[in-house]
Amino acid sequence: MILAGIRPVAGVDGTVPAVNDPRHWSAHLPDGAPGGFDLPRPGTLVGAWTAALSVESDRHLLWGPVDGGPHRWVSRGEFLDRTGRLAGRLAGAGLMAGERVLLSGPSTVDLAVAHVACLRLGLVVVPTNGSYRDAELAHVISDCAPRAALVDHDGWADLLSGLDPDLLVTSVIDPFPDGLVDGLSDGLPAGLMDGSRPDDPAIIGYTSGTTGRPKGAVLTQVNLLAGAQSVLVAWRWTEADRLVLCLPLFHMHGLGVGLHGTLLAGASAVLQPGFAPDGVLDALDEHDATMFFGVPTMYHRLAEHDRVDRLGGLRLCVAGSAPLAADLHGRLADRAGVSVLERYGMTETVMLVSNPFDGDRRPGAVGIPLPGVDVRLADGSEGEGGPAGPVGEILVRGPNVFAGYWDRPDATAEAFVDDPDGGVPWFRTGDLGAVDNDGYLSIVGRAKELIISGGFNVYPREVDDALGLHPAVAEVAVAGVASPEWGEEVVAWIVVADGYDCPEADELRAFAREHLASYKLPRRVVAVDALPRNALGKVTRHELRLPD
Ligand code: MLC
Ligand code: AMP
Repeated sequence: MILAGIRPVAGVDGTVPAVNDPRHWSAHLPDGAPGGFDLPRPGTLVGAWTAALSVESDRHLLWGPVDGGPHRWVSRGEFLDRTGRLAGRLAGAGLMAGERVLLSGPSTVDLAVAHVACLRLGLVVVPTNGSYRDAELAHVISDCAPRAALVDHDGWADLLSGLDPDLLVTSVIDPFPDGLVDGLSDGLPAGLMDGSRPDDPAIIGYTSGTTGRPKGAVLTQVNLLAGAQSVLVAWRWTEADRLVLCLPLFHMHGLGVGLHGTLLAGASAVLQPGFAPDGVLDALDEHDATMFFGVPTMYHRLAEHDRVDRLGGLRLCVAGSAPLAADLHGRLADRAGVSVLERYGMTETVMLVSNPFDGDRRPGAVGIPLPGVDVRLADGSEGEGGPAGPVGEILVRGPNVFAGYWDRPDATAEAFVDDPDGGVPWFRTGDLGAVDNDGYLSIVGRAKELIISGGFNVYPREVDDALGLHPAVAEVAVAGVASPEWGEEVVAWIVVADGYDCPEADELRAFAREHLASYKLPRRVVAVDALPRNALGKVTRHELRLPD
């Protein structure tokens, strides 16, 4: 069977290289780069960071709240010093390489320091969304059994201690202050620091992947290094760059790209603990920023702002985590004179595919595989799929692809397919893609049950289960409905229980808020007599429709 692979850009001799030929990355390489460009460079994320940050130690690195106080710049030298000292405290608290640490807080310098300190000691960071409720946190804790939690949210210390009395719970701002843990020491014995090997786990990112309850994707040092290196090359990210970063630091976009890339490039970033268009536009001016990364919902809000033209002064604006609508791409081009560069990634893979820095940034397409990444469509890809060719599940492999799901060999095995030529297996993304004649990939649908709202993933079954607990709900199914602001909005279709009226959306939101993070709550409710089902009785969500 012919593989419907990413058709690479033609080689210099006019031939189309095989899918694994590095020449298919050539569209991302600066002019003159050798055809056989090699990724990743050997080493670890922490090794590469310390090398990048150990020179010119006075250079600005991160701007943001420090020690829970006002915003200021932290230099490369201060950052290395702070992360080293905190690693010493973590070791003093008895934490050892390989143990998991749950980390959660607003995007501050303190959170960045805590994250990097954990990684320098070889701990495995579990970045966690601060809007999670008890049940969502309980699942993470029981699944990966962290030894410690560094958290900065009201009420979380008690909540976490209640979930696991053995968990060492401390603050992100001043973790393990003197006296909290016996044997505490500042400073780390030589040899314990930055000693991770490339294949050591570094992060566990929770995601539902294609099916089921959230699973912990284990990313190694080298996965994260490769994931950041490829975009450094493709986006020409250098130490001269300054990024305004208001994405949360608990997902790949903000963490694996925004923060990790900044540290690796030895560049600088202005951290903002939340997104507000005014705050972003002010920061671009105040700090002479060169780059902004955001999800499409952020660009939607920025596009309405009377100072949106400020984006046009940046060297690079990147969008991802959800589809950037072609008309929003066009509005930003018209109003701000900016050609936003859209790229595609996942928790399990860091970044995969990107529009080129030089060349056509095509609205509606995610671009060409990044350096080091192989992409193809699954066997049996069908149909013409419009101008973009046959449609099939997107399969990927490369040094950026995760090691497997934590303690879930079954789920890991299901997530990969063998290579027809006996090579490295391919990871199944659960996304449906099509490739056009010059090798650009478009995402045209999903094989997995997933709603993406404002860049956050919502797993319909989890929401069904929470809403189903309401007494007025006899049966329920949620699905995503197109929304200009959120990309998709969560809508609940409900069969109302006998003797009840259909609850309003506000009432259902208030009810389910106890169980679910607020971005998962339905924004609309539709009463129906019955849910659509297939012959096996399974709800067919794609048949759920809004009333006319
Ligand atoms: C917030 N709310 C959302 C929401 N974000 N509801 C649905 N979807 C969302 N994404 C809720 C709030 O809880 C609140 O509810 C209400 O909406 C109003 O909030 P808001 O003030 O308008 O929202 P705001 O805080 O401005 O958040 C919007 C946002 C945020 C776009 C800034 O959602 C965000 O930071 N998104 C980025 C997600 C991200 O980083 N994704 C990367 C995944 S990595 P209430 O009821 O409490 O009032 C990945 C891989 C890759 O996918 O390729 O990058
Ligand atoms: P997550 O598991 O949170 O990392 O989300 C990964 C998913 O986000 C992918 O599998 C895609 O479905 C989606 N995604 C990321 N980037 C894009 C993009 N540029 N266009 C469309 N979908 C995207």
